[in-house]
Parts: sequence; structure tokens; C-alpha cells
Amino acid sequence: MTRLPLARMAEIADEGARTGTAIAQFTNDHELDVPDAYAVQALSISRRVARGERVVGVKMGLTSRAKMAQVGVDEVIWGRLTDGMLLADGAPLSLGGYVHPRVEPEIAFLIERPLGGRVTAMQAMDAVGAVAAAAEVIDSRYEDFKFALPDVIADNSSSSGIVVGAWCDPSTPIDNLGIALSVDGRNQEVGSSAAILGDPVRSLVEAARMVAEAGLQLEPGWIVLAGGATAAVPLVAGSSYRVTVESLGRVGFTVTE
Ligand code: 0L1
Ligand code: MG
Repeated sequence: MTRLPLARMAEIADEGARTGTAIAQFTNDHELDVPDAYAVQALSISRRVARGERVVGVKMGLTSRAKMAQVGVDEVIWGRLTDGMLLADGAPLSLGGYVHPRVEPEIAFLIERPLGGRVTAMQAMDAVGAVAAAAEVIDSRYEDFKFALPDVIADNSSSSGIVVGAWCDPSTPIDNLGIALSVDGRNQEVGSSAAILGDPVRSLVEAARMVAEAGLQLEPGWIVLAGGATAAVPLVAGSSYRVTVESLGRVGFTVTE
């Protein structure tokens, strides 16, 4: 095992994401623990910001049993979202620029008041201005989709694309909503928002706690993705993907090539 400067790891992770090129798993050859992995993530996002992107929120990852089992990691993680990741609802999505993209159904929160630190579910919801159905396109940049916990954190928790549906009243109950992810009109994954830590609001509580550990808070106007409610599905050229969340509506896209 060798030590690689964190800034060099950030450059490698950022270049993999920017060019859609697979990278080697850091932990195969280099020492990397979880705190350093979050430092790599922050440095890698700084590179995006230096190129003109803006941080628009955070995503929570591995917040359901299905997701943890799918990737063999059993800890909740988070990543940063930038405006460069925002995709319009219904817009075509090109596979160029991705390594091995997948999509998963999510619930999104729109933050209205600053939120950070240890908060209750009620305090967390008081900071929310709206909720929405969302689809997250995740794209681990690691070869063969293989990674350990520090690797995936350094790779910004596989953040790649976000499609958010129409914003709904934050008083809409979201603790146990039926969720479906369909491909070309056929349901491929079905589940409940309860799969997200028992209630997506718990994911928002975790987001407030975890970003505070990094010296941040959830800012007004930010989007928080609560985490996949089902396993993620690989994107295939020519197929259409749609997320339907009971009470919140639908969101989707078609993969062009
Ligand atoms: O749940 C998540 O959004 C985290 C994704 C990280 C692992 C993966 O790439 O599947
Ligand atoms: Mg996700």
C-alpha cells in the first residue's frame, strides 16, 4: 500500500467523472480511510466549482437494504450535487460521458431554511419547503463497478444525474408511499418510501448531521435526495425510464444512445 496525495486522488476521481472514463479502485493500491475519502470528495467538487459549477444540494446514499445489498456496503453515505448534474424531466439522456450508469427512484426535499447538526424529524421537516418525486442517475467510475466504502465516498457517492419532478406541498405524508421504477412502460422495481431508513425524513436528519460533521449546513434552495428506495437499474440505449411516487407524481427520461 502506498500513500497518494488526496489532491491527486481528487484529480483522478474528477477526471473519471468529467470524461466518463473508468478508474482503478483507490483502496486496491493506496491507503484511504473514510475521513480522507470525504476530503477527496470535497477536493474533487472544488474542481467542478472552479470550472463554473455550483453546489445545489446533497444526496444521501445506501439508505435502503436493497441498495446496501446491491453494492456490498452497509453504511449510509453522502455526496455533493452540482447544477451540472441537473437533468430536465422528460429530456433525452445520452450515454456518452457515463461509465456504467444506473437509475434509482428517490424522494427529493427542497430546503427552505438552513438546517444542520443533530435535529429531530420535526425540526428537519420545518426546514423543508417542498417535496418531490425524483430519479437519480448514479455512475460509479470504478472499473467493473467494484469499490469499498472509502472508494465510493471519494467518487462523490456515484453522483451523476438528478431529475426532479414537480415540487409538492411539504405536508404531504411521505413515510410510506408506493414507488415504481418502470422501463419502457413495465415496472422493473417496486417498493415503498419506507425502504429509505424507515421514513425518508430520517435520511434528511442524517444529511443534516453528516454535513455538519464536514462544517456545512443544508442551505436554503438546496435539494436533498433521500436515497434510492429500490435497487438501481442499468441504463440501456433506446429505453425509457420512469419513476412514479404515489401522491408526488412522475419523473423520467429516455436514453438516446
Ligand atoms: O445510493 C446511492 O445513491 C449511492 C450509490 C453508491 C453506490 C452505487 O454506485 O451504486
Ligand atoms: Mg441515490
